[in-house]
This record gives sequence, C-alpha cells and structure tokens, in this order.
Amino acid sequence: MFRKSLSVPNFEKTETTALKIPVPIEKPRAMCYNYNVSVCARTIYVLKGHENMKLGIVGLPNVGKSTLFNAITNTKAEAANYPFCTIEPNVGVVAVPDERLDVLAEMYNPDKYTPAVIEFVDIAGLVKGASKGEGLGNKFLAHIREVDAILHVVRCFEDGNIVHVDGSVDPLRDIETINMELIFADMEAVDKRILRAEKEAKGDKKMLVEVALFKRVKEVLEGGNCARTMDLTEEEAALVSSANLLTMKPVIYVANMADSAFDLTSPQYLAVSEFAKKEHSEVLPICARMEEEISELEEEEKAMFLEDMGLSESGLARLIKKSYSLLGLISYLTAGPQEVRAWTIKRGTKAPQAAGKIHSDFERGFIRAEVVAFTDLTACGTYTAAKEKGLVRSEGKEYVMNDGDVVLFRFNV
Ligand SMILES: Nc1nc2c(ncn2[C@@H]2O[C@H](COP(=O)(O)OP(=O)(O)O)[C@@H](O)[C@H]2O)c(=O)[nH]1
Ligand SMILES: [Mg+2]
Repeated sequence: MFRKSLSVPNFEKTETTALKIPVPIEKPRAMCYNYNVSVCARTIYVLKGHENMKLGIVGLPNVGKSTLFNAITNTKAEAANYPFCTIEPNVGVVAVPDERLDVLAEMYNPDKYTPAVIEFVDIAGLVKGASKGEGLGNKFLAHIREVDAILHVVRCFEDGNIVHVDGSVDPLRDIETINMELIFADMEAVDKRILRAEKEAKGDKKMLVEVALFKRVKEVLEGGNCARTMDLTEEEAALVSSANLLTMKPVIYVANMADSAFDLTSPQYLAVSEFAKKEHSEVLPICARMEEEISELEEEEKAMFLEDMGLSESGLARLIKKSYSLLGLISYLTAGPQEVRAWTIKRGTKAPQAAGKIHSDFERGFIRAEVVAFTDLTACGTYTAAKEKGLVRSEGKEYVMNDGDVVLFRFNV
C-alpha cells in the first residue's frame, strides 16, 4: 500500500496527566504547564508519552531564577525575597517561538498549530557546600544530573532590598561558587569511574584508555575547571559523556541585568561574558524582572511594548531559541490544512529517523521524503509553485535533515 500522510496519529489534547514528569513539583500540574504559551494564542497539542529535552535553571539564591522561570513559563512559581523559597523544582513546558510556523499557518489555515516544545526546570537551593550536603545539598545536584543543559543565572543587578547570600554583587565569584559545587560532585563521580576502570583493566587492557582519559578529566576538575572546557576527540567526548558529569553539560550563562541599566559595558556583564567566552559557553544578557512583566502582557500590548523599545522580539524568545540550539536541536516542519507543526530532531538526523518522530511506521516503511526549504516554499507562495520550479526535492534514506525543511514523507508498511 502506498500512502502519503501529513497528519499525525495518536494525539491527545493537552492532557497534563499524559505527560511524564521526572521530578516532583509543588504546584498542581495544570498550573505549572502552560500550553497556551504567549508566543501563540492557539492551543498546543502534546504527543502522549513524549519525552522533552530539559534545561535546568541554576544559580545562587536570589539571583532571579524563579523570576526567569515565571517569565519563561508565564506561570507563578514562588518568587520571594528569601533563599530556599522554591524547595521542590518546578517544571514548565514551553513552546519554542518559530515565525516560520506563523507563515505556514497563513498559507494553510490549518486546524492545528503545533510548535516544538522544551522543558525548563527551576532548580533552587544550590549554595556553597551543596556537594557536601549543605543547604538542601545533594538533592539539587541530582536534579541537575537529570537535565540536558543548564541555564546558569548570574546576578548582575544591584538592589539593596534584595539580599545577596554573599553580601555583595560579584558575578565572577558567584559563577565560581556554583561551578565549584558541580566540580566537587563530578570529582566524586570521576574517582569512582577511575577505580572501576582500573579494576576492569586488570582483565581487559583496553580499559587503560578509559583510566587515562578519566585521569585527565580529574586533573581539569582539580584545576577548578569544568569538564566541558576540555579538548576532546569525538570518541573521548562520547566516553566522558557516558559518566553524565554535571560540568560536561552545555550551559548558557544568563546575566540578569538591572531593569534601570541594561549596560553591556558594565564590569558585571563583561565579567560574565569573558568567563563564558573562555569556556566556549554561551552568554545572554536579560532583565528577568522586565521579562516577567512583558510575559504578563496581552499579545497586542506585548507587540506594542517591544516596538516602543525598538526590539523585534523579547529577550525571552531569544533565550528559548538559544536554549533549543544549545541542546543541538533543530526543527523540520510539516504543513497542511489539518496541521502545521514543528518537529524536534537532533542536528545531523537522517530522513528516516526524522520520519520516525511522527510515527514508527514512517521510519520502518520509509521510501523517500519530499523536501522543500522553508525559504523556497515561501518565495514561491504555494507548494505547487515550488514543485513546478523544481524546488521540491525527492530525498532518500541518507538525506541529512536541515532546520526549516518542509517535509512530506512517503512510506509503505
Ligand atoms: N531589581 C531587580 N530585582 C530582581 C530582578 N530579578 C529578580 N529580582 C528580584 O530578586 C528577588 C529574588 O528573585 P527570585 O527570582 O525569587 O530569585 P531565586 O532565588 O534565584 O529564584 C525577587 O524579589 C525578584 O523580584 C532584576 O532584574 N532586578
Ligand atoms: Mg527561586
């Protein structure tokens, strides 16, 4: 049988109970999940049992983590002026803003509009000594272990009314405080790994390579540096990644700036951005409090506000997009009168595996993919016009998907 399909089987309309939640949350789920995300007023559908990629928001107490989390998810986690107010991590599912979907929605006027989603977790309670069980200690390190990437919020704003746990605003010291806790936790894990590998090396000499590699990792950690700063071959990186080290996770340093002085030449911001550069990590300046206020506005007001500020999008939209790419994710798109949708895949995914995201049958019975680049499609105005111009390509099993490919899979089961 030869079928073509754009529709998606097995959909459940925003059934929060259908989602897997990896960590305990303190609020009713319905409050933590916000499917009617601010970027589009339409209902978002979530595939049942789907595992989202997760980012953990970490940082010292009172740096603005919950404020940022609220802005991102537009829900109310506790944002109070004292340490440890958010004892259980909060989880929010967030739509990844994608203007291309809006354009496709204009073209097809579909019944459903489905952006890609990622998850954010507000991980509170990390303080000096956490790796030794201080504060709420190791529990929080365990939560960080479960995320795919980290947003490390760093306080750059001065505010006498808001207590800093170490008495003053000093972004570099704060970054080091947090990173040292993660480094200490990793050292323990690496020590265990070395011991195990040494034992195995007695019977299997190949394990000596692993011993040597993890000894190198240990040296880097002992020098006060994160494992991600290491120069590793692809093979080595894969082996180190198997240890799931906290300091190997990709990170964005989020500089939380004062609302009154969004100054990219301030010593505070420069300290953060230089540190990030040295680590080959990302940095993003944001004013969490302002973003929270913007996120509460109605769509129209929001657009006006941003226009007044001379901005094309909110800092938050930029942060979410950057988080998505930090995770190594791209989207391919499907479009038709039933639905326009962005599908999340890892960069480098081939066509059959990408098709498998829609349904396992699509992968199993993959024949080929009809692909048109989003820009080509919109330049032509319609799918038919793009086809007439020869811009709709027929791609086979070895095709590596691009971000923004508009795809129709042909399969046979
Ligand atoms: N002045 C100022 N205050 C902020 C900013 N971001 C957060 N805050 C305030 O700092 C306090 C602690 O923020 P919160 O998000 O709860 O910090 P958390 O402990 O890191 O989760 C709250 O009173 C926030 O309103 C900011 O950009 N400027
Ligand atoms: Mg908090």
